[in-house]
Amino acid sequence: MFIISGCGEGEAPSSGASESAAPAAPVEPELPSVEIDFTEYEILMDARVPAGPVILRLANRGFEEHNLILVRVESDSTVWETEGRLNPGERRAITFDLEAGEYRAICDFSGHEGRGMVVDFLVEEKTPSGGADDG
Ligand SMILES: [Cu+2]
Repeated sequence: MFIISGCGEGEAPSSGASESAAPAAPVEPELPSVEIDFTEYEILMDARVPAGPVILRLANRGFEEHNLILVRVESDSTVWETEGRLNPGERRAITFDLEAGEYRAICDFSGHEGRGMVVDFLVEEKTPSGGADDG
């Protein structure tokens, strides 16, 4: 049995000229967003995330429920977890202030962690734009 979602969140149709001279700069500085997708049985996200306030965009693209626990690796402490589980197809956007360090993202629902739903990622301090990487 299938559940057809009626929400029309699709790509905008590309009509008209797509080659503009320069992309319009956003008026307000937007927070960087990190997309975190859940499937069976993987957590898909970037391995590097900027420190500071970010928007975590969670999307359950699987057919089972999933949750998310963020663990700080250095201290082995849970810094955040979802309230309840995400239903299949559910999306959530959470603003979160991340300190630099090593983190682990885990879905611990129903043994999913053991099936592969665990991923490490690095939260890095923002570097000034154009800054050289002097060791
Ligand atoms: Cu899961």
